Amino acid sequence: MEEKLKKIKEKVEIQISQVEEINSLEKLKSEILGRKGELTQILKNLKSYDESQRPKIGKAVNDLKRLIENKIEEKKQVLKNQELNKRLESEEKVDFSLPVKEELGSLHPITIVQREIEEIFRTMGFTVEDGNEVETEYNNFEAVNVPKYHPARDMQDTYWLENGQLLKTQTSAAQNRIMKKYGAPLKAIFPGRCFRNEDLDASHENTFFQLEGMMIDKDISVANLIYFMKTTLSEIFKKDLRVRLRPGFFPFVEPGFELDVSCMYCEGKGCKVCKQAGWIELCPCGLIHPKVLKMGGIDSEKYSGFAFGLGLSRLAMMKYGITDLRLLNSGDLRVLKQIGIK
Ligand code: FA5
Repeated sequence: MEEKLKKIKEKVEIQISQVEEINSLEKLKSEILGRKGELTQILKNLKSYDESQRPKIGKAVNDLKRLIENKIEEKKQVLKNQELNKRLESEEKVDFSLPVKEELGSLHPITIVQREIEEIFRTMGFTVEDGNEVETEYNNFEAVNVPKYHPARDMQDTYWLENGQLLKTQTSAAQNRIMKKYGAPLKAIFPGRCFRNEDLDASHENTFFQLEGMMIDKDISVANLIYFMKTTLSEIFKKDLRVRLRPGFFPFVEPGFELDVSCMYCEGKGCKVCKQAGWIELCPCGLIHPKVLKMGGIDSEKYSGFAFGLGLSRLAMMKYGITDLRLLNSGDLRVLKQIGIK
């Protein structure tokens, strides 16, 4: 038996040394050590040997099996290293000292516009606040005067969470929290991502950005609102824009308006973008409803305020001449290149 095992060992060592690929090595392993292999067969037929010899033979076979397993494992490492070296020598060579060839990323158009607006409002004394993306029903609706079963909720098809909270449908959801945090007087803007279960088209996404603003003080009027909006929008578009107000209904403002700007492309003459109207609808706004002030802990007899809700995604679209809002969420770098950001 000793002689037989010695021969098996020599044969296997030659076979292992001749293998050049990991797949072939695995195949060889199962041939040698598998059920049909010579060593397994010896163990299966142990009964045919003299009883006194069996433990010795069993041990010798198992020792040899372990030795072969180790040799195969060693060979596997050698083959793996060879393969890696081959790949490094060919196409996958990496030289970390070379200058960067890949294109660097850049800020998203919405972030650029958001930061511009933040800067403009900061210079006018506004603080920039954050809002939550997951909100309570109270903050998103009730605290802005949209109680349960109010038809205005139908305008904002809402993603409800199982715990009764929701994905905020409007940046107005932060109004109550900010009023409670600062009291009056206050000047704040609060940009944020909003979610609505919309039918998607070139100007509607289910995930979009708004930028809301509030100014609360004594004797705040529509005149203040017009001034701030005109100044901001003219700064953003680097043009002296005109603004106009039309009546608009939002339960949290009274009176409420839709604010239009003179078309920045045709300067009010009428073109494709403004659909020949000379005006572009940009921003719902109004004077904050006394009930909303009260819910925010502010004395509505003493203070008044304005609020506006800019569609930030749509503003970025206009600024960069993007014709389909969905491109902004596409993550497609070609969009950035095309609009000249990269
Ligand atoms: C509101 O969301 C109000 N909270 C705005 C407001 C604030 C009014 C403060 C008064 C005072 P509205 O649903 O119209 O209003 O949305 C405001 C802007 O968000 C729209 O003018 C539009 O520019 C943008 N917007 C709304 N829905 C979408 C959408 N699905 N995709 C992209 N932009 C949208």
